[in-house]
Amino acid sequence: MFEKILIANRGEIALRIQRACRELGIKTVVVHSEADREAKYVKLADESVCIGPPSSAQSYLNIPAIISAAEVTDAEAIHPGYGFLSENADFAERVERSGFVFIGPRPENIRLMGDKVSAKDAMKKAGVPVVPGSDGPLPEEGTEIQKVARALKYPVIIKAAGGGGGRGMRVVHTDAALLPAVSLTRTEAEAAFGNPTVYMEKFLEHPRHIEIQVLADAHRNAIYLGERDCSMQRRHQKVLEEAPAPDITARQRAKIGERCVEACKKINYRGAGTFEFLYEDGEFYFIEMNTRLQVEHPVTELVTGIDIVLQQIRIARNEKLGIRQRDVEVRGHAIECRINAEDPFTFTPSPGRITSYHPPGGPGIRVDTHIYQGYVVPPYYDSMIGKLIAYGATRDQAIRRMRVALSEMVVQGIETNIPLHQDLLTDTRFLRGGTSIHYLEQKLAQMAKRATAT
Ligand code: MV4
Repeated sequence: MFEKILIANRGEIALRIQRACRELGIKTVVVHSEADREAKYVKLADESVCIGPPSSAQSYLNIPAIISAAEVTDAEAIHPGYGFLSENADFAERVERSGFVFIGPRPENIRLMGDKVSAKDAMKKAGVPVVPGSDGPLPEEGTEIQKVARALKYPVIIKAAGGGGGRGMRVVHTDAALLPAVSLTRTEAEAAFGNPTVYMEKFLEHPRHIEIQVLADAHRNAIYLGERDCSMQRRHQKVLEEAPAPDITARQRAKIGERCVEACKKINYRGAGTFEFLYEDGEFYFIEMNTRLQVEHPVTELVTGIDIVLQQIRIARNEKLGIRQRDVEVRGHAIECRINAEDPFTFTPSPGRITSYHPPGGPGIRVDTHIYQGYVVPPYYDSMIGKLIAYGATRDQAIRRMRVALSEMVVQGIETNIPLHQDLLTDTRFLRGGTSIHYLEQKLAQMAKRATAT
């Protein structure tokens, strides 16, 4: 096993990765910015290296500084967490060329999935169902573009190959709007991603966002760990996730899961990965693959009993997967509420000092957070300060436990979105399950309307 791992991230995930390392008897090095000196995971790490000023560009995204930190501390491997450099193929390559192990997929797999056109093409060829579309980049010729749109039938969506996660997309409803939309998306894509390539898909109007977690070792063994429903989102930021997805049958899970596993084998994938699907009218349609650990991995851990971070480390050590598909069982139900330092209804970030903190507890409750009483939430990074996860034998029990946990949880000195979660946990439509990706935004618009009416 590795003796020492460097964690190239911050916040709750830096702590989560540290815990997995400690369980495996591995020493940890954390890199941090000047703004994160007082962070809990910095104090708990065996070693820490300050790599730059607060801005992410000069610290958590500073590749030479991170590699130097690994060199001076004699770390053997680097875990990138999520966000920051986790899906940067050049970083993965430079880590490996400098003689360290990148705890994640091979650089060529990260690159393949980073280009959404090549990702979709590879997955289609590997037998994964994809959203009907242009099957490759859109042609230059206007009449050709129009032919594609008419064949798909409006509405269609234009997406940037270099985009993903909701960036660089435009919905088109008519022939008249088509070519201006394509040209605008191309211009924006060139500016944002340095790549003007765009593609087209049939626009699905009320899908759910369901994703499949996979683990693959370096020896072409792969397994799926069931699905997560991540439809509860606002502006492409997930708010609450759950596993399993309401109303998905064991048969559906096995069918789509097997497709994902076959695709992993076909592209020689290694590490943890997530296949993102839109799910509408009983069908799954692949949109993107994430080649990293995800924020919402705990719900999968709770329903399968598998420690995904620990598995990532073992896979990076070239160990064979010790879990066979028939040993993976989805049992019970888990819900995760992302706790953000922000106004619960305007979503304005609320950094500052936490004057009082009381975490919830009890059966089936997991709190993944780096906060403590007296901690100052810095204004420079993502507003997520932790995750509250509830497990139950049934969805109903998980919901009831989550309600109790939210009522126990106290975070004072800053605003948090705990009241929004409390509202959601009594929302009739949420309780029924299976709401679309548009539900939360519609609900928030309704609430805003009512607030102004009174
Ligand atoms: C779509 C779609 C409808 N039809 N593609 C947004 C994020 C990016 N990963 C893909 N996205 C979408 N692609 C087709 N053909 C609707 C969305 C979408 C969405 C997807 C997942 C989660 C939240 C979303 C919010 C708005 C739009």
